[in-house]
Amino acid sequence: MNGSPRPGVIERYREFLPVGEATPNLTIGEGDTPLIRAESLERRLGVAEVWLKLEGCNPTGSFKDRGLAVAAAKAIEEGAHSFICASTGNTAASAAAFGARSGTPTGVIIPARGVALGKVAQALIYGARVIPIQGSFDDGLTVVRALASRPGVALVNSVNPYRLDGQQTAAFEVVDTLGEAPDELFIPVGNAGNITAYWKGFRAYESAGRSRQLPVMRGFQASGAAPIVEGEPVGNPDTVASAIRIGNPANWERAVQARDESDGTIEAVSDELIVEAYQLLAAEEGIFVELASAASVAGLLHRSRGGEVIGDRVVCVLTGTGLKDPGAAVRHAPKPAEVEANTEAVAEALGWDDL
Ligand code: AN7
Repeated sequence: MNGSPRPGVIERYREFLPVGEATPNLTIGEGDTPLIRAESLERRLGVAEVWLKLEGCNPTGSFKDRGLAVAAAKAIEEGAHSFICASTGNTAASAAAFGARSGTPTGVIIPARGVALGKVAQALIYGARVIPIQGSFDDGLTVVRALASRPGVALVNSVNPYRLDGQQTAAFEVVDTLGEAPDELFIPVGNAGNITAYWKGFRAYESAGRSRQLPVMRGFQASGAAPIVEGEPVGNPDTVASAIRIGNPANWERAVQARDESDGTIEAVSDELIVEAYQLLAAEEGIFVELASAASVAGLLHRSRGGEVIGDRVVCVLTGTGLKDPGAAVRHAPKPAEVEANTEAVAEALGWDDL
C-alpha cells in the first residue's frame, strides 16, 4: 500500500517538492507537528502571540526527519546504495531511521565527544554504521564530502538540496495553520540548513499565493559557536548546546541571504540564556526541548530584554526533543533528596506536612 491515513511530507506537499512517479513514497510518519501558543511567554514578554513549532514531535525527535524523507527518497530514486552523513547527532538518528526503513546501509560520522547519548543510541539501534571521530562536526563534514564522491553513495547532510526541499515543509505547515506567515520567525542556527529551508518555504508559499507576507527571519547561534555572527569560522566551537556546536556552517551564504532578504538578523545568545530558556520552556510551558532548540526562545528573550520591538505574531521553532539528553535536564534542574519510605517523610519532603 502506498497511501497512508497519516501521510508523510512527500505525500502532503508533493506539488511543492521535486518528486515524481519514480520517487518512492518514503515516510516514517514525519511532519504535521503541533504549533501551540506559549501563553506564559506572551504574558512575560508582552507579545501578542508567541507560537511554538514542536519539531521534537517528529518520529526520531527532531526536524531532521522532514529533510531526510525527501533526501533518502531521491537518493534511492537516483540509484544510491548507501547513505552517509556527518552529524552532531540528530541528522545521524534520522538518516539511520530512513536507512533502516528503506533497507539502505547508512554510515554516520559523529564527534567522539559531546554527542547526546540518546542520539547515538538511536543511530545504533536503527542499525547504522556509527563512526565516532577524534574531531568536530566540521572535521566530519570534510571527511564525508570526500567519501561521497564514490559511486552510489548519497551524502544526506544539508549540502544535499533535497534536504532543504523537505525541511521547507515546516514553513508550509506554519502558514497552513496560521493562515499567514508570522511577523517574525525565531530559529536556532547550526549548519544553517534549517533557516535556509524555512526561508525557501515561506517564499515558495508566497509565490503560490498561499501567504500574503514573508516573515522577518531571526537566527540564533550559541555565543561560543557563532561563526556567522563573527564573520569567520570558529576553530573550536564550544557551547552546552551540542547540536549547534558547529564552527563552519555549510549553508553559511544562504543563511546570510535569508537574513538579508527578510530584513532579519542572526545573533549570538549565551549558554546561560540558552539554559534559562530551556528551563523556562519546561517549567512554564510544559515543553521539554533540547538545549540547541532553546536557542530560538533564548533569542526571543534576548531581543525583548534588549528593548527591541517584537512583532505581534512570532513563531519560535523548537527543533528537537529534550528526551535525547536526559543528563542535561538533570544537570539543570533541582536535585531531589531521597527520603524514608513512609507517609510522614514523603509528606514532609513534599512540603505537605502541615496540610
Ligand atoms: C536540535 O544533526 O547539524 O542550522 O548534524 O540538531 O539546520 O544545522 C543538527 C542541527 C538546531 C541546527 N536544532 O540546525 C546535525 C545537526 C537541533 C539540531 C540545529 C540542529 P541547522
